[in-house]
Amino acid sequence: MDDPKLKGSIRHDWSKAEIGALFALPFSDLIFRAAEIHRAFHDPNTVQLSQLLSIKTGGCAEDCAYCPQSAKFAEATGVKAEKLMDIGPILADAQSARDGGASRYCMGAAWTRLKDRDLPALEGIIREVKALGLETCMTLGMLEAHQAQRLRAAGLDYYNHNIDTSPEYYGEIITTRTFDERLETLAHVREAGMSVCCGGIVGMGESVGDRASMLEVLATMTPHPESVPINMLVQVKGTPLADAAPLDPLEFVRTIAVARITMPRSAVRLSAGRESMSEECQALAFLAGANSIFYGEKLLTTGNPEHDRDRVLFQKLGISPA
Ligand code: SAM
Ligand code: DTB
Ligand code: SF4
Repeated sequence: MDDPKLKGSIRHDWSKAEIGALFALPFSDLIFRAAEIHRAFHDPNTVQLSQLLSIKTGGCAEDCAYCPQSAKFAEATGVKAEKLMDIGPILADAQSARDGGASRYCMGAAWTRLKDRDLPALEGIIREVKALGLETCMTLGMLEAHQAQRLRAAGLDYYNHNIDTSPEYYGEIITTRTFDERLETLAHVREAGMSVCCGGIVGMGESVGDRASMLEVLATMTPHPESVPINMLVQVKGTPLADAAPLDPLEFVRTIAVARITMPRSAVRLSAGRESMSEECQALAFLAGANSIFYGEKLLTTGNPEHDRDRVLFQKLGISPA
């Protein structure tokens, strides 16, 4: 990174006011700054591909208002509680993710917290998925310190645990666990030596100040999360947020740009919500510094663009998988 203008751009002392001022920039100025940082720290024409599988679906005791997997909304969403999947079908899916071009395999479980009794099965899954040559990521809810260490020792590369929204807006979205409990799990992940995947969701009726505040929490972490998923709310019928007012796509792009400027080295993931996003919006998100996506036709319980559609988009944009 030779450009003297960009020296000192990795900072952990961002204030909400400074981040708010970035959000308030004229759109072109914001995107220009983000693209400048993106190019100084990354190849702007490559994108990292992560593929998801829900290894334990539904029946969750939490009440996250966006989530189709909460038991509280199960009657309305129709999502049934399932058991932890066997290793065989997980490995078959991981192999097809690898053959399709994904570099990381992310496994999600609809749990409040990991229970020790599930650790042996998860350790086996991590070892075997890694043996396929994939990076591994899991999101299993809250972790204790010893559990994070066991997952790391089995070879888990990333742990995903999102803060979801600003500390101020959090209580509007989740009442069954606190923002601080999330930070504790993230500290255990970091201490165990895993890479942190932590981001949030936009389009839940939050204000631009909330988006600034959410990014302030992430950008003042030391070090920054290696991976920052920015999800556009997927409005699932039967969840309390099914009828939320959709976020202006340009506000979504602004959020990506501010994440890129405040966390220059991190992978910023254009995450959930791509299925109903235009190619133009996705192109702007890449221009604004997104360099990672979820790939494959399913997220956890909802849809994602098919491989062929993404391949066409990559070709139009001259982007290659990392
Ligand atoms: N149960 C674990 C937890 O919440 O930590 C792991 C799985 S949970 C489904 C993983 C993340 O998916 C959530 O933190 C949230 O950010 C994201 N997510 C869930 N439902 C979503 C939706 N409808 N739209 C966008 N993102 C969503
Ligand atoms: C993340 O930030 N987004 C992913 C992953 N981490 C686990 C999940 C998106 C879920 C979208 C709703 C669904 O498919 O159930
Ligand atoms: Fe449960 Fe995670 Fe969904 Fe919240 S986001 S209801 S914790 S599966």
